[in-house]
Amino acid sequence: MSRISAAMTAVAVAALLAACASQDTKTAAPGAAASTEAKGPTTPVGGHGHHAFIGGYDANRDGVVTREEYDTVRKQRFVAADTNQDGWLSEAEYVAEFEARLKAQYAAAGKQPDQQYQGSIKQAHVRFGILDSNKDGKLGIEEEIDIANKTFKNADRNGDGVVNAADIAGQ
Ligand SMILES: [Ca+2]
Ligand SMILES: [Ca+2]
Ligand SMILES: [Ca+2]
Repeated sequence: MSRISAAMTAVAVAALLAACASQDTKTAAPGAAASTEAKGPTTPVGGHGHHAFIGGYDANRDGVVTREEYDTVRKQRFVAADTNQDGWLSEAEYVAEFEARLKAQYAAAGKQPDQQYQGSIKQAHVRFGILDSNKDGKLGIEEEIDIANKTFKNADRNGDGVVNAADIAGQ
């Protein structure tokens, strides 16, 4: 092998390794979903109930969702979802944000989008219609806060102001 082709091979190998490394950081390895080392809350979507609630909003992962954590995560999601930054969520923006989380969840589980995936997307459209209480086709921060208040209250079954395992036990 000439020195030039050897050098080129080395470059190709390095490029390949770099590609693999970036692949690893983008697509979570199977089993990563159950990892407790991941930063921030897991974001189960499509699932309901208290485990999903705590998994989705417990930012510091102490098993307790405080109202502060809940509001922070919800606000982050709202801002992130408002891709044209007009302060409103359109149905497309709302569903896109949901789908991004669903997609990540499927990728983490090593699953391909299936019928349930499609069903969850459909549900997101239906949900938008319900959340958009004045039916103007957009979701404002006021409506979002209203929803957040109701959702948190529902999840906090024992009414102590936080959502944790005690609320699951009473389910
Ligand atoms: Ca917490
Ligand atoms: Ca918007
Ligand atoms: Ca509670």
